[in-house]
Amino acid sequence: MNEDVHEGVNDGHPPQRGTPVGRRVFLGTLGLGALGVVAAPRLQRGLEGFLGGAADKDPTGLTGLLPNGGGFRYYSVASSVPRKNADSYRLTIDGLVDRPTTYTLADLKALPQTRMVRDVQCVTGWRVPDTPFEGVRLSRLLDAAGVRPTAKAIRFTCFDGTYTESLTLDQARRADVLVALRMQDKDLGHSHGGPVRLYVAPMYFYKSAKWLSGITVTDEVRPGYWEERGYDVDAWVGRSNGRDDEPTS
Ligand SMILES: Nc1nc2c(c(=O)[nH]1)N[C@H]1C(S)=C(S)[C@@H](COP(=O)(O)O)O[C@H]1N2
Ligand SMILES: [Mo]
Repeated sequence: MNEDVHEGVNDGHPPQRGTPVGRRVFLGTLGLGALGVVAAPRLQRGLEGFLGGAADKDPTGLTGLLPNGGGFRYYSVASSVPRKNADSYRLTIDGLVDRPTTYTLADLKALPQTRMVRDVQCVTGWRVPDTPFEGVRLSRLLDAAGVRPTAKAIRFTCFDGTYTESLTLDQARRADVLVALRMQDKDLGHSHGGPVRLYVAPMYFYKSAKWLSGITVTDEVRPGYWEERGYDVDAWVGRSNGRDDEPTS
């Protein structure tokens, strides 16, 4: 199966108008148009099998295809993502900090956990109401690392090797921004970005980087993957990306 088509069907967002269109996104969009709606569930199922774990939750792939299927879609801009477990997972905090730190999963689990229940909202319109997330406040990890006075922003990197995200330092210190270990009261599975993803409750879900592996404190905002493709860096739900209307579901 053509991997460009795979990614295009499943990377989640069309490029925003007026922005450069990356080759992969362009090919993916073409592929979806040409194959049409009948072929898409099979592609979706293919990717879910590939990512693992997701297929049994949605054997038809239809909740991922229909606009208002009432559940999560499984998004990855990378065609394959390595699996990490309690032994192999590491989260590094570096950049403009006094104490660069590497956490294991056990280290993160040993810290105080915060649970929040909010709506998940993707910028393309799908939404999952009242979704519990649980994890360590990002502000706690930043304080532990000792953020230097010249710091202004955070750069997030992922062990998929491709996805990136950003927050200003003020945004990152909000109480509703978590380094999440659990979602829907279960440990985060691989397809949802486990074992650890970012969770930025007040922003569109693209800010919530899956497979989080790096937190780098920087002196300016460096736009993330979707932000380089035209989406807002300040992605407050209902206030950005020109989508101020009610969510479509
Ligand atoms: N590493 C990584 N994180 C990511 C993405 C991605 O493609 N790769 N997609 C983003 C987008 S656009 C959305 S809507 C959510 C989807 O999360 P889910 O797959 O758990 O539903 O993850 C966000 N984080
Ligand atoms: Mo999204």
